[in-house]
Amino acid sequence: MAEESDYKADSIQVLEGLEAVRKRPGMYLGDPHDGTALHHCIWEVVDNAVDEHLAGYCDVVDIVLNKDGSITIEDHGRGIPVGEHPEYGISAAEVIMTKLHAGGKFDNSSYKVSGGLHGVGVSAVNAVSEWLRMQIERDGKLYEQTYIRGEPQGRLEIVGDSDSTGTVITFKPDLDIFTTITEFDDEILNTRVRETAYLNAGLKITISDQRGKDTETIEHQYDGGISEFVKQLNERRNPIHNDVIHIKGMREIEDGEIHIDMAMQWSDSYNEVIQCYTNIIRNRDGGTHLSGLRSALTGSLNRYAKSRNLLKKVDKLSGDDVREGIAVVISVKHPDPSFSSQTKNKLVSSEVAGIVESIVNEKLGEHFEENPNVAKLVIDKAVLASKAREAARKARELTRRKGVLEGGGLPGKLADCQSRNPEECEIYIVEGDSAGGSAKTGRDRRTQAILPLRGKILNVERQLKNQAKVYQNNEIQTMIKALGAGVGNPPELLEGEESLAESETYFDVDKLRYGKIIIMTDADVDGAHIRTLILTFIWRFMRPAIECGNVFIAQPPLYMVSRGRNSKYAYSDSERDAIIDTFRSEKPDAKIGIQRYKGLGEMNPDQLWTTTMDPENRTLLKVTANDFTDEGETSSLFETLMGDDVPERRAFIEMHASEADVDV
Ligand code: 0RA
Repeated sequence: MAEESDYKADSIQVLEGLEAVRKRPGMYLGDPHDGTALHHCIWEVVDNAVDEHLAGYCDVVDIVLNKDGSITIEDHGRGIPVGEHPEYGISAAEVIMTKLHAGGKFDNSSYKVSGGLHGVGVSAVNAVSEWLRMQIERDGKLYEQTYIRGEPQGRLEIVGDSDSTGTVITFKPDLDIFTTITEFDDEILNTRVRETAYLNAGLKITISDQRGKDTETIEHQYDGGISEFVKQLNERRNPIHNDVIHIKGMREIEDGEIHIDMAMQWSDSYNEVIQCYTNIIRNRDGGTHLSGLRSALTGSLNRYAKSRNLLKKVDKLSGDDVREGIAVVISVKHPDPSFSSQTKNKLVSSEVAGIVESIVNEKLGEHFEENPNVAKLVIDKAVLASKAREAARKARELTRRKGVLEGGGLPGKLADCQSRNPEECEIYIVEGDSAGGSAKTGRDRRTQAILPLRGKILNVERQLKNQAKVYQNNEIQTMIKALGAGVGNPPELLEGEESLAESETYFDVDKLRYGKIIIMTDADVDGAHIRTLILTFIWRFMRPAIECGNVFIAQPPLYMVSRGRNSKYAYSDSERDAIIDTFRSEKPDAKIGIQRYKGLGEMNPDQLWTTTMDPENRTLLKVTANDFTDEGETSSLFETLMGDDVPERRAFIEMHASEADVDV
């Protein structure tokens, strides 16, 4: 009797644990409405399988999206332990499935991904599943147990024999908990699975989507690991040396070993992409591995260049110079890492910086000794970058002295607003004089300024080498003057790196005369192109404005649908159709007129105000750099849009011209 009531007591406690997850899923798994928590459930299970791989037991993970909305994750690891748990008197597997944070207590393997981002374990997945089935192959037997909303439906039972090992978990997300987004998104799935496969060389992960008519299976397996990852990052760029430089190293610390795995390749692009990971978890804000890597790159390249007399007239290469065009993936395995926050976006374990620095110094030095031609290409590129930076500085200085950037008054084309309080001021950068005219008449002149640009502005992406041209361009000078905050992205300095020269001036977001910079172009392919040109300029020369959220895209309507004197604006084709349907259902016989707005100029000032400029009614899209893409992807998007690959660019612009969203 005593035993039975103990078991009950335990299981009540267990349920209370899981009930907490059901009550506040957001605390454990992320937002249950926008898809975050839904997908997190998959990673929680997959990460356990990856741990089995890291422990040396699992080479294949299969993910199946089932027709009924459930998902199956099968691995060929050791199988979840099935023995009775001495404390709880139930199987270890049931403890793992019903106790929060239980997973780690069963295993002492050094690097664990699982319990990753939020550290909750598979029990949290169980808690938010309408049902979950666990099948375990272990010790020659096949075991099975089923749960409903986290509650075991009987104990773990032997249901057959088996001559292999592994775990199969199938769960159906509980739609009482997940709302709005309730279906797994194959792009999210594939992106994350691809990344996991790159970081675990050799591990095969498949995704089969059985939801549609035909099953689609995608296989991710990369024997080259992160070297292949770097090749993919450089897919749209031109590498300046063929082979990816792959560096591995290990250092012992008190409680185990720290392993560094790193791959890098320079291309002729102007951007750097550095993706950092600790125990397979992405650290978006970098951390000590990143700073170790940066110091080593600057140090190694300068040392090598000096010793071979490759610096020519350049005094010293800066961090920005040596990193221009580099793509790096750095993956650290650490037995007990520390992060700056629960989201693990930044690694703070201080010993890692020195370890990465010394490994990179040693191995990159060796690589350069053995491949002097590669070293020369990389250093020549950095020397060029340094000279270009100096030339840009001089061009900026010259323009500044001529009073183009500061002082010298406001540009004649600008119709300024009355208010001088940047917080309430907005500037509309408008394509063409006729649209500019409507905007000037229609605006709220107290807070809204209008700057019409004539035609296409200079494509700065092609002028990064010769920036004097950028500063000579009329439309660009006009924009710089109107915004009043200077120009030039400030260089990124490492802790301890020299600060800016006194005379240097850069774009300063705090000096912006307008809190909102709103780009308003026609809703067609040309308009999309001009918008991209303006955005490219801002990204390359005034980036903090985007990073601080000051840049917006206006959304003019595409159609006016009218029935008699009743008219409505539509911002997309589907919205137009919906309005037509409503009109028809109200009055089946009435004549419906559809006007397609080809350009802003076709709207009278009143219409432009109501549909696009009135703060009470308009929709603005905020341009963001970091929210949904990282810097690498952002820059490569600009390379696609503004670089020299014309057919690809055209396809891209056409594809995106009709989208309401702006992917910057
Ligand atoms: C606890 C301990 C061990 C493995 C696992 C859990 C495990 C969990 C999951 C979840 C999905 N697949 C899994 N595979 C394994 C270590 C097992 C041992 O020491 O034998």
